[in-house]
Amino acid sequence: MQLTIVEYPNKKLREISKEVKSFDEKLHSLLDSMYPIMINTNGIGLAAIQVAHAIRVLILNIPDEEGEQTKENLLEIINPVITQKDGESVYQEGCLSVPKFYEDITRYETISINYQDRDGNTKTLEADGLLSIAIQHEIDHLEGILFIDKLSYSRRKKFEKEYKRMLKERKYS
Ligand code: Y12
Ligand code: CO
Repeated sequence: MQLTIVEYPNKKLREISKEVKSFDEKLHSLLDSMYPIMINTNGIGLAAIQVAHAIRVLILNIPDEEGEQTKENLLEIINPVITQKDGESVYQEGCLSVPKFYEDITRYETISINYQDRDGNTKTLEADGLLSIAIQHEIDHLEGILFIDKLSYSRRKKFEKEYKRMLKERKYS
């Protein structure tokens, strides 16, 4: 399946993704195609809406302690629901749909989620650290929310100005 990353300010990113009901070959093919595009663009997380599929699907591949990103650690998360959240943590986030921008964002420190795997089996996951942050970032995508929406008014203004300039430079280079 040929996929391309949808970038801000494309309105597609604002869609609310729909629950997955069929755990079929079409879903598996989408998941299989999302993995290489995430890896080839140096990503650690990708939601299906970022490749123009408005369904509640996300993948995560967090690097291990050695900084290695191995497919063994790939998580495919479908229809996630946060069941517990606690604490607060600040992390400098980036997003494949908002290239070249990184901002400090405050999120819950630890979360628990219920979700389904690619075959529709129900799973539970407790997450902290980068995994917890990344899950929250990707679940926001399912609601049409981007990390830049969480910036203060002045940071957001600054971002919009810099981002516009970056898009212009990219157009003419
Ligand atoms: C913490 C950090 C990130 C997340 C969400 C997942 N975000 C990403 O995977 C971001 C990847 C990213 C990759 C980039 O590199 C390339 O595109 C080649 C990048 O750099 C540029 O755009 C130049 C920016 C972001 C959650 C929690
Ligand atoms: Co993102």
